[in-house]
Amino acid sequence: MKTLFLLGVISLFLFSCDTPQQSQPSTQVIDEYPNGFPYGLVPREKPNTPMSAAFERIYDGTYGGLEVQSNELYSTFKYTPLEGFDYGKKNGCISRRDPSKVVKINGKYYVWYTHRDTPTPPDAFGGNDTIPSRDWDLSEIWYATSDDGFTWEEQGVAVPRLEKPYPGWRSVSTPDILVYKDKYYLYYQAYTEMPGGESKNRGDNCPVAASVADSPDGPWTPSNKVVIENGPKGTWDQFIIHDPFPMVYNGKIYVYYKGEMGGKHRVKAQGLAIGDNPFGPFTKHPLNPVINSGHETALFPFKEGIAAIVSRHGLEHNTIQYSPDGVNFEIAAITSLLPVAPGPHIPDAFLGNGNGRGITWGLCHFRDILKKGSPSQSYSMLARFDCDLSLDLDDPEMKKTDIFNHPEISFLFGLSEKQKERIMNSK
Ligand code: AAL
Repeated sequence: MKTLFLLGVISLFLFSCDTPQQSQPSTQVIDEYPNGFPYGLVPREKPNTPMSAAFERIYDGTYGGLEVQSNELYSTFKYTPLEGFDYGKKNGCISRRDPSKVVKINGKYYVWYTHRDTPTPPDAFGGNDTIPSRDWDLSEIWYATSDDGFTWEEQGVAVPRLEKPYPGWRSVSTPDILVYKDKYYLYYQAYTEMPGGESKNRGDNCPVAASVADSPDGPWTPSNKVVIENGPKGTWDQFIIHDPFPMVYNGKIYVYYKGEMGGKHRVKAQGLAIGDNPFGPFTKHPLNPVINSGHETALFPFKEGIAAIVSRHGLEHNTIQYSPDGVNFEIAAITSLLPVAPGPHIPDAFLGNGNGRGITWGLCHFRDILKKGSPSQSYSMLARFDCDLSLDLDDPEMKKTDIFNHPEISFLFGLSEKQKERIMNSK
């Protein structure tokens, strides 16, 4: 009886579903590859076939295709030492680091960078008026020019330390350049206290100031004020605004920067400040932070959006990311051996034409040259990186993924004494 009743309900249901659908076209999805994912002609468009999450995201994400070779935002990086910079006795007293973007002006390449020339190497615990606490303490902003990007001619100071009490009296470091309405603007970290000094518990406290000039050779006039303020108390960038990186996008000045959140493990992230005037005011984007990883900022216009080189720290380090709107970034490629503190040559950084072409080279730095076990003993040197993150270059050598380093490099980064002890004790 029960069975009969159930059959009746089912047939009623089928009947009522069938009738109106008979006139509709069939919406059934046809599996294009019922025998399995194809071998030869790999589909470029998302196929109609059940796929794993890994393959779903190939087609739905920002990788731009199935193979890494055709991903315009995938590249390896090749490094070349530079000619023209003197590091003295190479004992940690002279350092050059954190290069700006490289810009071409009147046929010459220009770069600005942190320059330190102190009587001693940095001392993390003994910094004072003459002894730097960090590699970028007691520094000035210098610049150099080049005809080919390999051999450079150092031109000297662009922005010296400012007078007390203006931001930057303790140190000015980590510059970047904006060319805007026929003027040149340098943005930099402007310290009013020793990096890691009074702010030992919260890191490397500083805001951003700027200087302006009519020519890339100066003279530079400082803003004498903070142009990108730290965030309000309790917000992620309350102490640190590092690595200001200005570009022109959507008719505005977009300055990306690194901030740092506290907690057991500090989380570095990147934010965006937007303004109409190079000396401010700048408005922080309401969705900040817009990049959840990385260290030094390095971005470039790409197609209608902005791409970012995200290196060194965080869940998404060693990636190249892309946002169609300069705000919502997704991973576009995963790579390795990324440049530290890259200052790319971006011919269209200030055009804001919605047709970004990408980058093929720039300067970066190598740090901890002395490797005495403490970063405070270190100095840094500038170097050149080359890559193919450009829509206008197709260099298959830059698209390889299988990179083998000399075994000594891997052994150099082997187990620590503490780890060896743990392993031996666990036997
Ligand atoms: C860099 C940058 C900032 C930091 C320090 C100097 O590579 O992120 O500039 O403050 O390290």
